[in-house]
Amino acid sequence: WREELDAGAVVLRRFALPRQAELFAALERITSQAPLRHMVTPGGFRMSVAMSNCGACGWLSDRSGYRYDALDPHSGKPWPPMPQAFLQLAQDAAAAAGFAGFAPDACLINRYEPGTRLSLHQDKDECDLSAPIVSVSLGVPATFLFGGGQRADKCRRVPLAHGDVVVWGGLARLRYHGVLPIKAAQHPATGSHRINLTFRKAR
Ligand code: MD3
Ligand code: FE
Repeated sequence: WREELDAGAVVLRRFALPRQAELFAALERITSQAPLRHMVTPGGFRMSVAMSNCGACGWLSDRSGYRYDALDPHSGKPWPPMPQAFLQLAQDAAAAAGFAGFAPDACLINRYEPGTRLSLHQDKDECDLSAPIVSVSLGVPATFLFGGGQRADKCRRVPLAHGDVVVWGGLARLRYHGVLPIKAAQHPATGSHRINLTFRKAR
């Protein structure tokens, strides 16, 4: 159940499954306060993935760029706090992958509809790039693309299913990555959607 994809990149198959009831209850509370929404890229395009956040700061995109902010621009209020169940899962997964002491202060929530994809990108808006990112996949499956240090590098395809948790640290932290278009499917927990939680140390 523990696969090493690369130096610092560890897949923990089904790691989140025993905690899914708490995760979905917490997710419901978060998105009732900070609804999932389609952000706009700096170039003016509507993102096809719907996003929200919890924690001390949240990731944002708008016409002025990408950044982390303590306030949700939709409400003008702080993002909902990170639920204990989220924090515990992220810390336990990081520890299982060799990153003891991970202290995420941001959790980005991504919701994919059928046909939606996430194009190749790097995550480098965080201050401390030595901290890993922990990602939790829920609902309909996806094919994750795991590339190299440059956009043109060949990508590995990694299938990710409901409950899979991946820890991306060390050399893997700055690799290009993305998600292929989500195939139409149904999952009892999320209907036609895929939901991904990414835990980060942003500040
Ligand atoms: C590999 N999300 O939100 S999670 C993102 O499935 C993002 O929603 C994808 O990429 C999703 O930025 C992928 C897996 C992931 C997250 C961060 C990484 C993989 C990563 C950072 C470096 C390398
Ligand atoms: Fe990313």
